[in-house]
Amino acid sequence: MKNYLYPLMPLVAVLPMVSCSNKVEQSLKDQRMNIVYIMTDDHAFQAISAYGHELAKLAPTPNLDRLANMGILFQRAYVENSLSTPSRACLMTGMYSHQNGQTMLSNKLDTTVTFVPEIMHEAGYQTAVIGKWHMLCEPRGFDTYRVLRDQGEYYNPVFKSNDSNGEYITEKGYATNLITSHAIDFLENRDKSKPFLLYVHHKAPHRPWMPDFKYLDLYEDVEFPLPETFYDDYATRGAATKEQRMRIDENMSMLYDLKLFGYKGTHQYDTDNMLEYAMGTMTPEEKERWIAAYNKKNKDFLENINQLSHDEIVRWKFQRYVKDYLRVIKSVDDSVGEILDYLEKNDLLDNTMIIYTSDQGFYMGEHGWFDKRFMYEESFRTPLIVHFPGNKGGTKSETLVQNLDFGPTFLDLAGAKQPKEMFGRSILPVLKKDGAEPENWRKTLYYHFYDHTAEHNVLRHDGVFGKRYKLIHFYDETGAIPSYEEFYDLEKDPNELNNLIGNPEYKNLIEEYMNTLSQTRKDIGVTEY
Ligand code: SGN
Ligand code: CA
Repeated sequence: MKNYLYPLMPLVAVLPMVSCSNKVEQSLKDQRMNIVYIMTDDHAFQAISAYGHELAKLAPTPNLDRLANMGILFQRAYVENSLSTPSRACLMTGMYSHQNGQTMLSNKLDTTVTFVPEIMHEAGYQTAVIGKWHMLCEPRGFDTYRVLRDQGEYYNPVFKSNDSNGEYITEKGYATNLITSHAIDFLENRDKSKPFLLYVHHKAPHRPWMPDFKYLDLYEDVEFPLPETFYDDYATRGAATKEQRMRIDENMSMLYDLKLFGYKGTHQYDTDNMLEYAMGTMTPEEKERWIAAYNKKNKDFLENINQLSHDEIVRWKFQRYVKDYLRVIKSVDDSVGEILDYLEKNDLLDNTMIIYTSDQGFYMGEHGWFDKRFMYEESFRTPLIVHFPGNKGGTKSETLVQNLDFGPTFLDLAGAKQPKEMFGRSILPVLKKDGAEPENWRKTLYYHFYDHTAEHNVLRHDGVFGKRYKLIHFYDETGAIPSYEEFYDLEKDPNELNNLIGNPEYKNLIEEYMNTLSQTRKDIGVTEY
């Protein structure tokens, strides 16, 4: 354990006996490490240039890359349930979905569960959350909170805070920028005698991918490459890949998702009227400016649409989708830069751990999809970049980590005990070794998705993943579709196109993974599958 972590614990205990408190408090300033945790909503690792994916090469993220150069780029970071509210509940409780009750977007969290920030506060940290909260309970354990309502709005969003008496108050501006300045305000006005834990939670880049004015035309002349699996026909795979409703061609709305004002063709869906709702918080002048910017870009396409083939239209959809998504990311990257600048200027980099991650991954056209939910790589995996003081910088980690580990990691830094219900592991040993895998580290991760029949219709599934191999068990709680398994060898088949279940060459491995899956369910108390 490095010296700066716990040097003052015994002294703090003596503190009440000492007089001239101001002076003493000053000299006994708590030196435990600060934490800045930045989490976006739906950020694909494919859209961060440090990860080297084709998309991000054309739309680089210099500030996220700067963070990666200061710290560790995790290549094997995953979530336990690829959906917002469950992922946030996991972050706040350090527990799997089946333990904390937040298995789906809409069901309720067990309110008796203690939140990680409550423990951190108790341990002497000043705690704050700024931005998207998206949980079905009030923020708990925070000295300061300023949170969006539900999914939040991109333009002129409402925030509820300590000083608004529980009221949501409209703020003028673009969500990503407002969240950034509130985060910096917190840093500026904090109690400097205490270590702090600051959660900065962006709404961006969540659907419907609405960019800031200054980036509306960014990348307009760039042609982004289609992913290799864009035309996946799901051969070899089971019902879930065919039943889902998250295809760019069939389920992405020309209006709501792609801002093709005035479109009257066949790509119209129930969600179309949602664009009006999403734009509802703009001023009339903002709306006009925004519509004018899109109309200009839409003109040629709309004029020629009747001459275009179905495939040409779908390719247009892909381009518009990724461009807006990457424009929204550009503001996120700026935000990361501002926060890094602040920490640097205020000499905080040497005693602050900085984490950048997302509530899950996202499909950027892989398998023809947008959205997330599946245990396939693009949505199961999440970006994770960590600056830990003392790191060499610019290293890459292959260690298997999961969002379940954040709670235990924070508690470890604070010197607080990890409750036995938290099955995650502190990643401090990984961080101290520049990302290298410590001895006796976990060999597999468990995943479980429940929100079936909701939007995008992804079947329930759970499974285990061990870096090279992945076993997924799909089941239908309604009983309409018989349950089945899929098995992948990611070394040979990184795109997960070749389901190996039933392949005699993999018989033993599949059996081993089936046993690991049932043992894991027993160990962590999963009864529904
Ligand atoms: C909304 C979106 C969905 C998305 C969920 C969950 N529809 O319901 O496309 O999957 O959020 O996203 S929308 O029409 O409202 O945009 S999550 O990130 O909150 O889990
Ligand atoms: Ca999300």
